[in-house]
Amino acid sequence: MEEKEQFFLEIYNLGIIKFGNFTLKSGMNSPIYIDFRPIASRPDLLIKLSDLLLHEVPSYDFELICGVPYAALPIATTLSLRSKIPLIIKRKENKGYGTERMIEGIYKIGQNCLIIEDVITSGDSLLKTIIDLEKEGLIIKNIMSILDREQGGIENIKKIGYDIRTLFRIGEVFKILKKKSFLKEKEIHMIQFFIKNNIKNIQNKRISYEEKKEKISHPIGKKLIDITLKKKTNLIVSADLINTKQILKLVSLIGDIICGLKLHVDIINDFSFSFINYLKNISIKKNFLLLEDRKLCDVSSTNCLQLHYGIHKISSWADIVTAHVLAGSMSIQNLNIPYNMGLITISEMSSYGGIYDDNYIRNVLNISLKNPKVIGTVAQRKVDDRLLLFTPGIHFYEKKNHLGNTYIHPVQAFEKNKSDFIIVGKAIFQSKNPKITAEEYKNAGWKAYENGL
Ligand code: 5BU
Repeated sequence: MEEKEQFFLEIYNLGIIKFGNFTLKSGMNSPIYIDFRPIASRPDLLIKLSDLLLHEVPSYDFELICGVPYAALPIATTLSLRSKIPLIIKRKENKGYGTERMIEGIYKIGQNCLIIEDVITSGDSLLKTIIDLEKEGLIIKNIMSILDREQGGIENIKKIGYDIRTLFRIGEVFKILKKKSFLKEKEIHMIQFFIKNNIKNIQNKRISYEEKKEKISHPIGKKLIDITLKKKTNLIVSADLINTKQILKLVSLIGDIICGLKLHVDIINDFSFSFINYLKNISIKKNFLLLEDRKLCDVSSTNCLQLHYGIHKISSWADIVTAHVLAGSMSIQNLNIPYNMGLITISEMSSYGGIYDDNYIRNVLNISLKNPKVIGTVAQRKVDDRLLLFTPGIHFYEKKNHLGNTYIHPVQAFEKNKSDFIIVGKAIFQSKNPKITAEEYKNAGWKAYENGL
């Protein structure tokens, strides 16, 4: 223990733990951020770390070593040099040209590979590495992480049958730092708060709509939650239909069942303001919101024109509009959005092979949290509790279609991602009986929400 403790204090002095307000790769907020990258510049510490790891997993137990990209790469490399066991490299993304291999290096099917992860949070990036290595026919018998944030990652990986160990756990590290008086009073509180919150997260509880309403400041976000609670529905139907008659017919069937109706107004052949006024009146009478899935994606001045002008004059009727923030935080500022209209950003789409990465998603979430007009986001993962989470790509039976759309079951959206709203299109409007099908999605969504509480 002495040796491990001594080692941890040395790496702590490199500034591997930072205190503040951070958005993690998973989209979650955290008062602490742990980054092992500075060790890469200290060969002496890399060697010590490798020796500690080899003490935990003896080298006769594996034939290859692979680090979860990128932070664990220098650690895995040093381990390879110390143990003389070959390294293989897992790519984070397919380069899209050349060999298109996800794993680089020399290996054979059936070889036993040790995986090294630096910090384990949910275990999601580790799982991607496991899947890619197994696809190549490699066997994963041992996984080592350097630090477990004690947020359920180790348990998640063990649950699916892998042997994973960690050198340090955040609670244990906290005790070492406290004992040595390395922490300021404020930092002690931050870590204690973090550990307490983790316990809640590991129990895998979601926050209720009532609690969420306290955290959301925008009136439209609050209104959507009120509707949801009153009608006991978190179902938004996407009416991707090309004429107004079809849309109005659908709405007459499902108006009582939904909390929101999503449109792509630019696909409607016979769009008119009499249609939109009629729809708006129904939405008031039946108590649901109108979402325009415009996906604004330009610079602020053009977004502003697209929102207020042209034949659709979106800002004159939509309660909520979607936007990409590829052009940066300024692109959704100064849009002269009416006070009772909210924005939903798009962090991560439901399609297969999207080209956004964790860093992009983290940036969108940060931009969203800082903009008071944003009520929530679209993502395929759990996000900060101060944002409403919208999940399209919902289907009871379909998983993937030939056009690149992927689908999950409402239970997965609520239980795994802690979504707040499901968005369902074709599964409802193309069904034989849209009313009954909408009821089924409504009930499934509500039950999945309640089960997660
Ligand atoms: P579907 O028929 O359930 O696949 O319709 C989904 C709708 O949600 C459709 O209007 C899409 O444009 C929209 N959508 C999506 O499918 N995935 C996303 O990530 C986003 C929007 Br953002």
